[in-house]
Amino acid sequence: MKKLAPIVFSLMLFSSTSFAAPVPLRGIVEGFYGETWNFETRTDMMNFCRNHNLNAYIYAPKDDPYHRDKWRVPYPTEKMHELKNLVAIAKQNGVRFIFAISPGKDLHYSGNEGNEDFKLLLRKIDAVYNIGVRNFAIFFDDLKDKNGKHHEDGKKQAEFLNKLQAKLTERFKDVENLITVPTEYYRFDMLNGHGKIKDYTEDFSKNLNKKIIVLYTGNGVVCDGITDEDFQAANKIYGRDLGIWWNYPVNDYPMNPKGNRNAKLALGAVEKLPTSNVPAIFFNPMGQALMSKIALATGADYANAPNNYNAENSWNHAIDIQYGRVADAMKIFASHSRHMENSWAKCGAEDSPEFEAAAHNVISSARAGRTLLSADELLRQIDNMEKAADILLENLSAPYLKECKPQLEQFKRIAQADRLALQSLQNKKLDPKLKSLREEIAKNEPSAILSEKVAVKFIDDTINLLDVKKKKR
Ligand code: LOG
Repeated sequence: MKKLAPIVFSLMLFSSTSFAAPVPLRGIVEGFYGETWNFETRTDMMNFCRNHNLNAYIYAPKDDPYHRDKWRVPYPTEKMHELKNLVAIAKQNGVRFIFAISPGKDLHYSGNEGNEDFKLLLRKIDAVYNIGVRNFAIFFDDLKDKNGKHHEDGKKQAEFLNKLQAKLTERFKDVENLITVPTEYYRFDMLNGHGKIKDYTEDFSKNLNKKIIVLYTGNGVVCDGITDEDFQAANKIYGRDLGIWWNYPVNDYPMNPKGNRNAKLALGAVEKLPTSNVPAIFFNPMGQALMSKIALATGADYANAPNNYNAENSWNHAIDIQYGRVADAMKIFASHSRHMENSWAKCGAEDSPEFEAAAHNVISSARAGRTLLSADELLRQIDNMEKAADILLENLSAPYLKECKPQLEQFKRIAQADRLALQSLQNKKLDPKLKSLREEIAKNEPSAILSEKVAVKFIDDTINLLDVKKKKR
């Protein structure tokens, strides 16, 4: 009886709810708009995937002309050579290289033109097969016109993919199942105003071969998590378990109407993802590859054990590993640059809740005309922010600074303005320098934005409260 105990114990461990199977297909989708990653970056990412037990990389750079706009045109020789090397490097690292084509803009589905396009697509796939690729994806995302309408036929798309799947299975014994992204790729776009499934999605999901993996992005394009209930609801629409294309840390969309893409760095953890039965997950990174690694490392932790994932722990661990002796400074900077929100997107933990809490106390006590609450705490944080910016500006290596210098400099400006704002509140008088500091920050905002609703808001709240001229108006 005694001898059985260890076996029983390990069985219990094995079957307990804390046991979490990895997501079978897990990795990165280079699927963002803007300058594509170069060969060195991609090589480095393959290595990163191996180190973090990610097993797949989707090649789908929106701004590679041969991926989308000129999908019919074969890659030039030197591009092909580069791809070949990359495919080999992926293989060495145990990473599936998934080659994606986005032909939707002008693909013909039927008639002579349809046959011709099918042939051209096969020619493109053949060429890539010959350099070692065994995984393929066809993407139909972002085909809406200016009015937000698309004109895709779900049945035709599905039949096209089925035909391709059949052809690939027939020709190559060693090619894995196709992956796709539909034109209606987020749940709220799959339904009409009354919660009924739209025709396109109905036709696409019903007709599509069950072997083909469908990726979707959640309730929205860039959204605040996918609960298990959300996930089941989407699976129900599709009659299969969907894979996830997760749009964090991607930052290829502006944070405000005047902003540029890539202006805010998404330096948080991935969070609020389903806890089980996800067949595939791909994280869409930022153009800033090195800066993407914090979120990607947490994404790998999630994908390797969805059930045990703790975003906070994973985030701290990722930064400790990646930033060593400047990890504490990086944590301060990153905590102010993780929430991605504009009129249509929302993802990532709020920027610095610690700052938000202290600033809230300071502002509300100032408004009430009382002694400032939490002023010491806020000052301590402001000191640390400025120190962190200096430490990182001095110690990060050139490739890192290339990706985050504008944001670090902006962080320093914000900390300095926050200090002046706090002093102004303590003196109950607006320091005239504060407004010009704020203007300097605004001038840089199109290309460097962080903590806009927290540390920047504190400056604005202070100016609004103390600006006598404003009050009179
Ligand atoms: C694109 C993607 C882009 C992302 C964030 C998907 C499936 N497609 O709106 O290329 O990086 O949003 O801007 C997208 O997400 N469409």
